[in-house]
Amino acid sequence: MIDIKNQIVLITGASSGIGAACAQGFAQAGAKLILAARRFERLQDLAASLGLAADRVHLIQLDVRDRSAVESAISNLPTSWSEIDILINNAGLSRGLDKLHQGDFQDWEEMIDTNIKGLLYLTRYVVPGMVKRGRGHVINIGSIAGHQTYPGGNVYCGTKAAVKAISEGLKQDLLGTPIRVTSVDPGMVETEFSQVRFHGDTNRANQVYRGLKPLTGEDIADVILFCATRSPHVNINEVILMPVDQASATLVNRQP
Ligand code: NDP
Ligand code: 8X3
Repeated sequence: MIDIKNQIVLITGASSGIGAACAQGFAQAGAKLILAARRFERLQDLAASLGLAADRVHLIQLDVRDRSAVESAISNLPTSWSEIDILINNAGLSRGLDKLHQGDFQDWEEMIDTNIKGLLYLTRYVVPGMVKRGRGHVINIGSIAGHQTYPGGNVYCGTKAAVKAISEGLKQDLLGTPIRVTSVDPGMVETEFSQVRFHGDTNRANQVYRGLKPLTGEDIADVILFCATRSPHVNINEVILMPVDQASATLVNRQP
């Protein structure tokens, strides 16, 4: 088992949900955190709520869709923060559940630019340093949506299928190095995900989790922490997890 105390962990999308839960889990394990998201105040509140001293956390306001901003954020990290040990590519979102032939172009661009291109940018700018230092772990947050397509899921499912392929490709390309690559692929997790998917329609978002017990961000962070702390020769390639009340993307057990 690896002790991740004092390891530097970069978490994208740390202002909410799974990313915020990862921040809490990795902080408790003694890691040093680089937290990135667009909502900077949320990051400040999170760092304060975790009681992290200034030398334990570094905050970055970052839109992962902006390639030059990603490059600048990584290349301008203070020296004491520049040797990233673990990259958690978590920033992501779904927009809408429209049929493909009625889909909204802006929703498509946002999902593709964030879930695929943003993840690629972070990976491209962080992994060369890992290779040079001979240590590192990339953990991508995929989804069961990358394994199963459901009605209206079309483009979101396509982005997560891309994450699955990118994780597999990165693992292959890093063969011969000690760098590890993991994809953690959850089913239903109650976060701000559905609020974002339905553009702030709270009633519709709440219906997603009605009558069942979904996963929490903490459940996912727990699995991510497990993957990160295995012995250095162990690579957990892929983890699919869902609530006991879920059997597939479309099959759930709801109490009336
Ligand atoms: P949340 O909406 O709670 O969190 C999403 C996070 O992503 C926020 O911190 C948000 O921060 C960040 N984010 C979104 N767009 C950008 C951007 N352009 N640049 C930087 N950060 C961005 O949802 P979850 O925690 O549920 O989602 C986290 C990941 O988990 C996503 O990749 C999602 O696809 C995946 N997932 C979620 C599941 C679920 O059921 N909830 C199931 C399977 C996978 P900000 O807005 O401040 O930038
Ligand atoms: C989030 C899970 O089933 O809503 O990736 O697509 S699902």
